[in-house]
Order: sequence, then C-alpha cells, then structure tokens
Amino acid sequence: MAEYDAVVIGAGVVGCAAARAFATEGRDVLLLEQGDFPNPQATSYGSSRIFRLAYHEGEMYVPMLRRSRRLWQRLNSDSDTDLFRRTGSLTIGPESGDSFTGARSTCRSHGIKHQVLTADEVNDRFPAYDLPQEYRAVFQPDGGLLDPERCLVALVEAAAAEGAELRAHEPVVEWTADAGTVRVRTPRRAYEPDSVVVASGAWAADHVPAVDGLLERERHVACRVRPRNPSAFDPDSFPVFVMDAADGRHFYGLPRHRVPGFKLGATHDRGARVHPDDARAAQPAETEPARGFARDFAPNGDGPLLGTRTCVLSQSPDGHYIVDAVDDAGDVVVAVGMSGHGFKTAPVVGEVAAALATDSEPPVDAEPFAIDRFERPVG
Ligand code: PYC
Repeated sequence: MAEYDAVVIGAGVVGCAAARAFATEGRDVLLLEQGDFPNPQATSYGSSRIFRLAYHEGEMYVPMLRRSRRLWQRLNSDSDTDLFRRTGSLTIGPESGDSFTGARSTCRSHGIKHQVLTADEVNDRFPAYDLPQEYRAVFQPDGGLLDPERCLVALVEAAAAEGAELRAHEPVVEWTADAGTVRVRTPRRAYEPDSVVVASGAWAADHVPAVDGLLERERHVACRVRPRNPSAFDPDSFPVFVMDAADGRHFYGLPRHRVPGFKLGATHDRGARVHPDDARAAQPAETEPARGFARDFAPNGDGPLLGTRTCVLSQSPDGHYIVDAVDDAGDVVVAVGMSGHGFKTAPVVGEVAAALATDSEPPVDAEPFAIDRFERPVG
C-alpha cells in the first residue's frame, strides 16, 4: 500500500488548498515545498489580493467564485483571522470596453447584484477618483480584498490539522507516471503515491513537459504609493478595482491594508520572460506604468513610492487556468497557468485538482480548464 495517497508539489495557495482538500477527504497527503512556508519568491505573498464576482474574464468562473467566497468566509471564521475585507469591487472602462461590458453581462446573466455607475457617480461616491466622462463602472458590493499571507497560513494550518504532512525545503527533482505507478523523487527520498497534484506556479514548466512551452513566465511589478489624502484610499472608500483605460492600458489596485500605501499594478505592461529563480527586485522606474493610473484617474494617489514587489506570473495562452490530468492514467493533475488572477479561486481550484486526481466529481465544472482546449482548432 502506498505510504501517501497523494503528493502535492508546491505550497502556494493552490497547493495548500489541494492538500487541504485531500486531507478533508481523509486521504494521507504530503505537501512538498522547495522553499519556506510561505515562500517569498512565489506569487502567494504580500498583503492583499483582489476578490471580485463581477468577472469579465468569463462566466465559467462564476460557480468557482461563488464557492470560493463561501470557503474563504468559512476559513475566516474557523481560523478566527481576518482573511477577507469587504470593500466592493469596481470594474471600470469605456462604455463599450471589454472589461466593463463583460462584468455587466456576467452580473446580469448570473443574478449578481451590482450597480452601473457613470463617471460622475464614481467620482462623487469614491473621492479618490477623477474619471473622465466617457468612463463607466460596474460596482459589485461583495468584492473585497484577501490577505494572502494570512490566507496561506490559515490553509496550511487547516490542512495540517486535518492530517496533511508538510515538508519545507524539499524540491522535486523529477516525477514519473507509468502504467498506473507514480513516482516522485526529491533529494531526500522517493515517494510512490496514488496521485500527484502539481501546483508549482511558475516553476511547473521545469518539471511538467505537458505545460512546458504552453505557459509563459512573466515578471510582474506591483507597487505601493502613499496618497496625498490617505483616507480616500481606505478600504471603506476605495473598492478594489480593475480598469481598462481608453488608450489600451489596464490597471488594477487595492486600498490601504496592513502596510503603508495603496497597491497598484499595470497589466498592459507585459513583463520580461524570466525564470522565477532569476527575477530581480524592481527598480522604482519600473513602477511608472502602474502609477499612470494615479496620475490620470486618481491624482491624489500620485504620492511617494513606498514599496515594490516583483513576482513571476505563469500565463496560459488564453489567460485561463489549466486544471487537468497530464498522464495517461489520470493520476497526475496540474493546477497551473493562473495567469495573474487565480488567488481568489484557489480554495476551489485545489478541490477540483484533488477531485480529478482521485476520479471524484469536482465541485464545479472543470471542463473549461481542460488542457486539451489548446489542441482544438481555433474558429
Ligand atoms: O485578481 O482580479 C485580480 C487581478 C487583476 C489583476 C491582478 N489581480
């Protein structure tokens, strides 16, 4: 009999959630992490991430988002830690832009409560903003911010309390899957679990041939800025936001939370392709694209730079997650390609990966995240 039912590779938020899902099902699971728990080099780090239901990226995310919200709330009360802060979310863009129209359409077709606001209404209601007339926004009151380090700690503790074994500084050297036998080798020893979930983010392409060449590893820089009127950027007055500017720039941002300054990022500024081990720290000049949001749409937010954070995102070709088996027997499942928007849904992505690896019914439809979509003819 196998010593472990499952091995999870990578203790970012998705790996921790998968380990927890296995443990909750009563399975013996080992969670391997190449660095520390949490690993500051990984993307599941820092003080805030966006949670939003008004998802312009695709309606297929809605069941996952709804269930994730419930699971984060439950973890919040079970762990007695503030993991989530409700701020509402804004999706801002020109009236005919993809983000604004996509968010509105997702809310309408799924009965998600929301309000459509004009630029003046945004500017009156949220004092940080000075949006030009041509902009519109979808305000969704249930959006908010997740605290990634606290979320990760709560998930790891919950997984361990339910029996998961945790090993730090134990990188995977290789895995093989052959005729229903899976082997995972680390510098310490070899394991023969029944199934494996690979959730190693930007490192996955190093050891999963099926995603090598599919995932781009993109260096991303986010920053924290001190506003001139800090209270306008507090969680009660500044909802988490994503924005398409009319000139093609894309921004996201979050209110002040736990560390000084509010957070900004620019997603039009596609980062350099780098291996995550080689991502150097950001220079102040690299924060200019993100600070363009403050200069042009929230002038009092254009204050001194207080911090930068660099991480390497793993982008799939269509920007959607890849959660699927990559071996013939279906024992090795990847949960990768989160493409910079996966933190919020990690509890459910972890459940889906664990379910696929054990031939169980996933809690939401996993078909949209199947890897074979990249082999289908386009059009
Ligand atoms: O999670 O919504 C998100 C997001 C967008 C850009 C960065 N994070």
